[in-house]
Amino acid sequence: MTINPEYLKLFVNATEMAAYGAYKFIGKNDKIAADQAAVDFMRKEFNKIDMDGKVVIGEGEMDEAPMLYIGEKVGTKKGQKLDLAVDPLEGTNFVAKNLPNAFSVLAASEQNNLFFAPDTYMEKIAIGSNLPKNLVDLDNTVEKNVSLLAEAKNTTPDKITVCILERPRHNEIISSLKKMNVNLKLISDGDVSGVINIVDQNSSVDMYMGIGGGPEGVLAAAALSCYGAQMQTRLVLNDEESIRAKKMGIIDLKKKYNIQEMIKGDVIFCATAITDGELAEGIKVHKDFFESTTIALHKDAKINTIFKNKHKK
Ligand code: VTB
Repeated sequence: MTINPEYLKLFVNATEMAAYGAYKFIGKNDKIAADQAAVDFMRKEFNKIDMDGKVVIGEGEMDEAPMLYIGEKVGTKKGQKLDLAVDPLEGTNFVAKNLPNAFSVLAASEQNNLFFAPDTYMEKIAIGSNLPKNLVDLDNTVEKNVSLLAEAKNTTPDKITVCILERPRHNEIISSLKKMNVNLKLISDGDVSGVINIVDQNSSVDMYMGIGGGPEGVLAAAALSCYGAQMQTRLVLNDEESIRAKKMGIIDLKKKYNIQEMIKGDVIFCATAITDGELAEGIKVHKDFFESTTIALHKDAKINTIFKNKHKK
């Protein structure tokens, strides 16, 4: 059995309300309050939904996050058993500083079908759909991955665009890309939307590369899995994190995961824009109502749509 398609609009509503919660903190330079509001609003909506839901990727471990913590049960317990990966505010800096591309994001699968990624860093490489299987690999050099992709797209590296978080840890990758005359899209944050760029029709990004958050990697994989795109990831763990990962049941700490290993079976993905962005327009507040734009995907129902909704305030 796949996920009941009725859940899509309920989950869209949850990211919409979370986005509205965070909206009030745009430009207030208060990341914590913005995140808290998004979490509160999302949790409130979850608990109205007839589902037997469990947060598997959330705000943190139970002792560090009071709400939407890993393992928290949500919903009325009446409906389907679902696992949830949530990032009520992806891009806290964007909201705090009034910058584009802040989203409220979630993914839902049937029980035990999402990779329980610990809150650590993760290496990521992602490319779009309709490309040869396993074309790129984290263990290839940057040059090899770019050349393979360019060849598969029947073009040259100087026509390829790579999106990557602008961080000192990526200096080497960025300098290799520059040497190949690859076009760069350097982002300051927000690698869920960074990855989604590769499947967005209006974006010129061909490949995503680099190290970002593990939970964000699973969320991005959920979206890509609905598009039939490709992604490979590997956890980046220090000693303390390795112990934690082992406790979470991860045996091979150096394993490279593909999408099918991170996202098993059916999946729903929703991302509501908070601030305006390239992928979607942010929350617009009017006198009595607010408008929201949400990327809504349901793999098995083959739904890939943009919901524009109006809510009473
Ligand atoms: C990453 C990325 C996120 O924060 O977690 C980043 O995946 C934090 O990276 O999308 P640094 O530790 O290098 O700052 C985001 O950009 C936003 O939450």
